[in-house]
Amino acid sequence: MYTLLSGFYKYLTQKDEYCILILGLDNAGKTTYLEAAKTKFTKNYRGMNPSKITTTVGLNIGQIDIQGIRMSFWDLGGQQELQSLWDKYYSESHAVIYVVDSNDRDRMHESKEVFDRMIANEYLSSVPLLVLANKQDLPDCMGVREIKPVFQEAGHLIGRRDCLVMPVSALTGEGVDEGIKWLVESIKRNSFARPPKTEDT
Ligand SMILES: Nc1nc2c(ncn2[C@@H]2O[C@H](COP(=O)(O)OP(=O)(O)OP(=O)(O)O)[C@@H](O)[C@H]2O)c(=O)[nH]1
Ligand SMILES: [Mg+2]
Repeated sequence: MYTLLSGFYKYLTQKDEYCILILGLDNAGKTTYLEAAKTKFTKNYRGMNPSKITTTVGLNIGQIDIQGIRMSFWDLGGQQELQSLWDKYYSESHAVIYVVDSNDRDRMHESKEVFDRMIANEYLSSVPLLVLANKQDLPDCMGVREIKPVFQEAGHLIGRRDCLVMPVSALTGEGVDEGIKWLVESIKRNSFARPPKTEDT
């Protein structure tokens, strides 16, 4: 009887879990974005003060439960020497958020090259891509109209994957909800190709 009841409880409480990688050059705003997303979607969660966030060395993990699923975010350090660690996580991921510093014109080309290298990896061949043109709160930043064509040049590499370039400010939270909601739809739509992990809560 106990087994039956605990099995039923498990069935009711288990959630499909999807893993989302947050990638991009160092200083793009990945960790700040993850804190903003956790703050928006987690009741009673008070995010870290953005000024206290330091560069990520290794891996920073966060979770959001939304629309009956669990999203686990893996925010990886973006410094050049850490980029070689990214591909260890590709085969287990269900989507990628690629964060771009829209205020850093000097490194836009570098960011695009790193993006191209990432999406050429076979283990990411079917996962949805959300490109975030971050730091839109800064007055002289590149707008999404300017950034979109840069990343769309890689159209042949993107292929049939869901891909969206979206403006955001991780600092003010503007655009964070829209991005997460788009991701939820995309990973659910893609769950035939990349089935979720089943997790107990
Ligand atoms: N103005 C502005 N600053 C931002 C925004 N997002 C992040 N920043 C700032 O950009 C700097 C880097 O942010 P992080 O979140 O640490 O960047 P990261 O991509 O995680 O960097 P690594 O961990 O080194 O890969 C910090 O000073 C943030 O406060 C934004 O939307 N607007
Ligand atoms: Mg970081």
